[in-house]
Amino acid sequence: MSDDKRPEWFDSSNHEGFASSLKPGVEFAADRTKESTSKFVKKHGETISVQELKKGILSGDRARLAKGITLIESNASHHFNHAQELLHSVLPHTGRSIRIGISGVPGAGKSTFIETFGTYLCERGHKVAVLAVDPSSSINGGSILGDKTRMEELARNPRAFIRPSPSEGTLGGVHRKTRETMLLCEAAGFDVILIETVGVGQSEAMVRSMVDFFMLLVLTGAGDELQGMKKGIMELVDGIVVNKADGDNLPLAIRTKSEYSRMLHFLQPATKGWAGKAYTCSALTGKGIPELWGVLTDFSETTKKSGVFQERRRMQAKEWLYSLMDHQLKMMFYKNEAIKELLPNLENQVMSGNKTVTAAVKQAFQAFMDTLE
Ligand SMILES: Nc1nc2c(ncn2[C@@H]2O[C@H](COP(=O)(O)OP(=O)(O)OP(=O)(O)O)[C@@H](O)[C@H]2O)c(=O)[nH]1
Ligand SMILES: [Mg+2]
Repeated sequence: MSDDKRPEWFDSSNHEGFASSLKPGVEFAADRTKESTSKFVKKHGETISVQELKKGILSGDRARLAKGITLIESNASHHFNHAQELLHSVLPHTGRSIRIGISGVPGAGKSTFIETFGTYLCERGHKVAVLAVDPSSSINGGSILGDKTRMEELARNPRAFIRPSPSEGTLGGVHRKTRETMLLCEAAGFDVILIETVGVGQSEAMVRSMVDFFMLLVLTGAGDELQGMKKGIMELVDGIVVNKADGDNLPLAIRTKSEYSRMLHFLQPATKGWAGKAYTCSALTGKGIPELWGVLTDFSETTKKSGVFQERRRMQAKEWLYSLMDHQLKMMFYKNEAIKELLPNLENQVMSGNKTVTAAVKQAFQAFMDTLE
């Protein structure tokens, strides 16, 4: 592949000085907030090799893990090879975790739940990594750091690691970053991975495609809520948790639980051999949290025994391969200079009825193929 045919992230113009080492922070902290960037630069101005990063991550060093993730999240093309080298080197140490997706409408209590659930798991000796996929932040191009403050106790816990949403980038954007971040966390010894996403309809399927157990957090009053909920989401879930089952809300929460349970009963299970149910809990008081962990352990044991767990991960890897390939193809096509030049013209011709869509597509692909020769 010659330079001029490479997609954007393959840009090699910036490679000097990065043959075997990279400068963290200064070079790849561009997508963090102003405050964290400056701290990062000040504290970590030294040069660090991929090997050192790997060693640090495998020994569970959280600062090194954070640096590794920042490398993966970098949109700078010259970090791509280092990031992939790092990932490749830790790959044998990944996978030993339960990956849990947590979704729910804004205000359902996801962050509060993760704070309580995560703290409970840390107390029981687990190491918990919390990642977020936030569709709104990828649209704005920013990253939301607010959740760290809503998970104050967990953020301080030495057995926990919280990473806010990555910002959008090339090559699979948020999807790629979250997946690869998850692998780094596993290599660093985190055995419970919680991936939070706001349930607004775009990110659930993405999160479903990278987790073992997909949990939907809901509020009381199933009927009302279901109207605003994308119908398809119910088909993705392994369990529904009616949160805020406390105080005056408790009787309604219990009724809501039965309604959801009934609905799930009529749906095809998202995971073969696992009948999804509804549960109640209070993220505020902690009631129901140990029972939920019991459900997850049961899920893990049942699906590992039947082989469904392993098979899903294999299929997820395959899907991931194709999704990345799709993305890459699209990037190569739309970033191609010939295509960029041709498209406005083709668009006009199609819109004015002077050319059929099929002919326009054919012409575009011909132009694209010509540049590859
Ligand atoms: N009574 C009660 N309130 C809760 C419970 N869980 C969360 N809350 C409250 O509900 C509000 C929203 O909680 P969050 O944890 O921020 O909800 P979220 O789903 O993370 O919201 P977004 O991040 O905006 O999507 C907060 O005021 C919480 O204190 C609970 O179990 N019981
Ligand atoms: Mg939240």
